[in-house]
Amino acid sequence: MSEIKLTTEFINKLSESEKIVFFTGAGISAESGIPTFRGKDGIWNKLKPEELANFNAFLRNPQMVWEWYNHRKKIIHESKPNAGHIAIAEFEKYFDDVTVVTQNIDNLHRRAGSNKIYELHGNIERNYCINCRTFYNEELNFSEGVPKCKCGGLIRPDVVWFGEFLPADQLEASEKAAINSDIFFVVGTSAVVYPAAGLVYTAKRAGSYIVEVNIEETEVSSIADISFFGEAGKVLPAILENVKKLKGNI
Ligand code: BJW
Ligand code: ZN
Repeated sequence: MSEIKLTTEFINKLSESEKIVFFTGAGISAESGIPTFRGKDGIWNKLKPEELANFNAFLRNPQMVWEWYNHRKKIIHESKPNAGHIAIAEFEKYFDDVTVVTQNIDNLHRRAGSNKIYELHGNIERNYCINCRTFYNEELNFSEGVPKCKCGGLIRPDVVWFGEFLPADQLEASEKAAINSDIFFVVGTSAVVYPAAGLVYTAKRAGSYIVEVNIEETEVSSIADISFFGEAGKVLPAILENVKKLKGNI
């Protein structure tokens, strides 16, 4: 897709901007083999989110919820960053300030080499006790059922479920980055889950230039200044190629 067509307005934005935010969702990791939640290949076409991604479901059936996370963890461990993650990391060569705000728990932005990453929905590599909040980030032992803390409490993954607050420091830093951004890329997210999706409107209100990259239209397409409907692993490297032409190959 290196023949991607950029508008003059977007080219001008790219050449005069310094602060770039990439707000990403499950779609950026789809080409790494990690299923999305919604959409045609979404895992939640079969499994209802409310039956899995909430605390009451975990209390009712911790075994089932852990099976789901262990299954996803295995897929994540077998996957690697794709051309989309790698292009985002490479943007740091051409812009002073590049921030990744991700809803994903899969660590692929870090593994691709991005340096400033805010994780809004936690991280699958961390776990904590629901009683005393002691962290257990090592490999957990499931041989005697759902792992328990030394205090007897159940251990859960450190991810954000429905009805739970997002980590305040990550959300506040993301809001600041959105407000200060010159260009705000919205990549591979259906933008239906709040408060994360609200960042797109925050950035828009603050005057940032909204660039959407998705395989289909979403809730925020109507407020995007420009939309690229294609796979993130093709569109982002193509945009980066244009940046290289503008700023010179480094
Ligand atoms: C490609 C592609 C390719 C495919 N290239 N693109 C305001 C209004 C209504 C409701 C609420 C509201 N505020 C809060 C709520 C409630 C709720 C919510 O938003 N509900 C809505 C669904 C209606 N929000 C919450 O509960 C949040 N907490 C909260 O609000 O706390 C305050 C509070 C406290 C106490 C009481 C009440 C309120 C927490 C939300 C937590 C979300 N957690 C999950 C699970 C995380 C852990 C895990 O991974 O297991 O986060 S749910 C799931 O959705 C996950 C994702 O991060 C999140 C977003 O999904 P995402 O990333 O957008 O993925 P998809 O699958 O939806 O979309 C993929 C996209 O990629 C698609 O568009 C494809 O087209 C595209 N794509 N391939 C480019 N190759
Ligand atoms: Zn404990």
